Amino acid sequence: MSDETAPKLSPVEGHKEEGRYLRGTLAEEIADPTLDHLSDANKSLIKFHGSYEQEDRDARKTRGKTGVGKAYMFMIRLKLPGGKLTADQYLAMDHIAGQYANGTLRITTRQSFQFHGVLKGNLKATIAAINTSLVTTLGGCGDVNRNVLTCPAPLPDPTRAQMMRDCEAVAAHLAPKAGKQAYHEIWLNGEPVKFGDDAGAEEPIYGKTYLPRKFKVAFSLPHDNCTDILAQCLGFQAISEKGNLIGYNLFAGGGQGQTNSNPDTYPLLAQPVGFIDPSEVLAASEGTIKLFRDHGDRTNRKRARLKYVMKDWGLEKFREVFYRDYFPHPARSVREVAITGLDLHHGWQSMGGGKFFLGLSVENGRIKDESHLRLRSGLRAIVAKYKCEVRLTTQQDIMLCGLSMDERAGVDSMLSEYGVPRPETLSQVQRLSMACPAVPTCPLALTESERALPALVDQLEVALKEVGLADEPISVRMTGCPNGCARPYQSEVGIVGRGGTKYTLYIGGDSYGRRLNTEIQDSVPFDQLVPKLSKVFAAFATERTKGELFGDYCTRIGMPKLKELIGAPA
Ligand code: SRM
Ligand code: SF4
Repeated sequence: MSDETAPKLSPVEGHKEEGRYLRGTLAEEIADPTLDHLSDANKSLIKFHGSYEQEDRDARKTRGKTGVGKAYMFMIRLKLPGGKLTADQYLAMDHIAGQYANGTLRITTRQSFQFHGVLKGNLKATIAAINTSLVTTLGGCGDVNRNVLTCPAPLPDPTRAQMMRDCEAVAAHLAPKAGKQAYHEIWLNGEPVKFGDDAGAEEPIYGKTYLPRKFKVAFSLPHDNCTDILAQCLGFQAISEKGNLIGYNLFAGGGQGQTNSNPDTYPLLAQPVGFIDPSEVLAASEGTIKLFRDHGDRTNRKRARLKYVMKDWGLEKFREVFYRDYFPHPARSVREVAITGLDLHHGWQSMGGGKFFLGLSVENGRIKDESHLRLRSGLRAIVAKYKCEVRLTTQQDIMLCGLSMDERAGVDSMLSEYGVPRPETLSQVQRLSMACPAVPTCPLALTESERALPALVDQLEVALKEVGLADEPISVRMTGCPNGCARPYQSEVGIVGRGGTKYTLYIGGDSYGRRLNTEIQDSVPFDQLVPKLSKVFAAFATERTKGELFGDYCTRIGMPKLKELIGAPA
């Protein structure tokens, strides 16, 4: 193809090409006190450093009237493989949230923390403070491998323990290398590095222009798919014999995001590629990411995900190219095992050796103090007193780990003192629900999500109780746009922002993340969501077979019947 006929690369490719391994002119623009926001190129590059430029959307109306322009601020996302933090690291993050951010910590759906509302003038101090605690933000966002997920539950289980080690090893292996030098220069006052013409060699996996787009990896267990492995670009499903890991099934090509009015974009579940030996984990992650680097679409960012390479090629060609060009190890067939569960890991559980962990439900992942529920203060006090390790889950929840039997009573009484509910006192629908941040921080939000879901859950609890389903585990996930940050297309009920106060309603996913749900009605006003769902709940309550779950029931009765029940156009 001649240069004239070759498809035009996306502008972000230019930012990376010119960016000198993620430097751009970030250091200069960050240091310039006359600027309250960044140029387009630096806005692209700062994502690789774990930060997004945002604006306070709540402030738009008032500021618009007074003509003072946008209230710029920054989001900062940590890179926390497996969601692990020491007590001191947790306390440092809590302090940073108060000193530099909006006074909240936000647990993400990829078991990390985000800070919101950081002003440009505080960016450098904030990122430096995070690093002082030996936590990084490099690669939290950007066209690189993102936070690697694994089941965080510290159960006495050798397979889970090995998965955590493999998760950390993959995260380290796929971390930017030249980009790390840039990160040190910009945020930590490291010495500038001089680059020659062959500087690409210094980013051995990514090269100069990194990936076409983000890349996501997770480890999971067949009986506990708490990381939603089929939503990932690359999934390692642990296969054990007699409690010990013997290898991983490799899944590739999952993803959630789609764009309204663009039928070429859609959520897809990852496909089974093969079975690997535990010693091949790094090679498999490197091979898959390099395949994506070379074959992902660099012209259209809407389709620049590994899932579309898989979709466009088909599984057979994907396997052929992967084993031939990217993974010099034997091609072994996938071990046929079903996904049979998804554990939230709530409540007290034994870690073995006389130690326990407590899994707590955090509404939409937001750790804050609000009226009588002083979650942030309570967690701070408990972690400071007991020096317990903290782990974050992919369901936006938190675990306090390594507590003795005697300490458990103290923790329980402190939770009561700070008004923090024990998970067993919450409804199943609340514990299973998730929402993305959306307004006021996310620039892509079309509707409210995190701020809207609590009221919706209250209504759902009433509706479920009325038909005798108060204890039914039904997963409801909401997002403020179709990008799918709370993985709404894999829940039994998905509520996706359409615009204003209207949402697209999806029903019929699987409680263990094995199946995508289906759009049942577009543009449903917020106040009609629960009345419509109530009709399906009532039918489910009377027509379900023994032990049948809500999503399975909806799939069994089919779309025409569901549409009839909720009064959606056929
Ligand atoms: Fe996401 C973009 C928040 C997990 C798919 N996501 C964004 C941005 C950065 C908006 C932006 O581009 O300006 C959001 C920042 C909002 C804010 O104010 O904080 C955002 N995504 C989040 C988080 C915080 C949601 C949450 O409730 O926790 C999650 C951070 C995870 C982390 O710690 O790394 C988050 N995002 C996801 C997931 C779920 C997952 O990874 O398991 C998905 C779906 C899976 C996937 O990637 O397909 C997801 N986010 C997207 C997309 C759509 C990508 C696509 O393929 O089209 C975007 C849009 C984009 O990248 O341009 C996006
Ligand atoms: Fe923003 Fe949309 Fe992601 Fe929600 S789903 S955080 S609105 S990009």
